[in-house]
Amino acid sequence: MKPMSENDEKIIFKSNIGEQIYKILVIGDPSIGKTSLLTKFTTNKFTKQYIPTVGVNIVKEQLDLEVQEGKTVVSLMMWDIAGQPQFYMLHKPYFNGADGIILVFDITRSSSFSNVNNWYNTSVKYGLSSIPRILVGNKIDLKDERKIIQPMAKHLGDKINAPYFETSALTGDNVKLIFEKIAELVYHFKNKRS
Ligand SMILES: Nc1nc2c(ncn2[C@@H]2O[C@H](COP(=O)(O)OP(=O)(O)O)[C@@H](O)[C@H]2O)c(=O)[nH]1
Ligand SMILES: [Mg+2]
Repeated sequence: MKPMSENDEKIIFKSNIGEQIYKILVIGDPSIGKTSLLTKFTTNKFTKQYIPTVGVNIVKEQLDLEVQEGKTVVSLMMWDIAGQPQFYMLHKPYFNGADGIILVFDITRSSSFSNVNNWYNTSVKYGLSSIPRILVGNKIDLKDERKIIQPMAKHLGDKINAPYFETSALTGDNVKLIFEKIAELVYHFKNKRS
């Protein structure tokens, strides 16, 4: 048997009794930085090379949350689906049982912004219209290439009921923040309903 690597560890998803695990979808067009945001968040690394995600990539990370009731720990199981159309048939199991959605676009690519609507509609089609979601504009380090200004993105966020944040997976700006925000929203959503 080969020795276990760090990656194998990640696949086992050991869970403690009473641990709250939230399934979070990370969706949006190819090449906007979904995988980079997850990698930055979980390992603090960034790579310039583009390695397209094949099928789905799942990573788990624990997060300390400050809530009204005090401190709590939740685990985010984050599903990063390949944005390419040839993987669309994988979408149903992917969307199943999701607790929260991070809709991502690239602020330097208008098409990725207009496609947020399609990604949102897909989530609605799979019955996820009422779960918490946030909208994320990534690659803010590319200042000179910005195509989507903040008011435009905020407007879309309001329309689909998703608070808007801007990130850079390269510099790490706001990366932790977006995962904390979605975790908080899901926490409140679940504890309000039960
Ligand atoms: N400058 C810059 N490049 C980024 C950023 N996030 C991702 N990239 C680059 O964009 C490309 C696609 O990133 P990736 O995470 O694979 O996108 P995905 O297809 O949405 O998962 C890669 O070359 C990354 O290095 C960012 O915040 N800033
Ligand atoms: Mg990817």
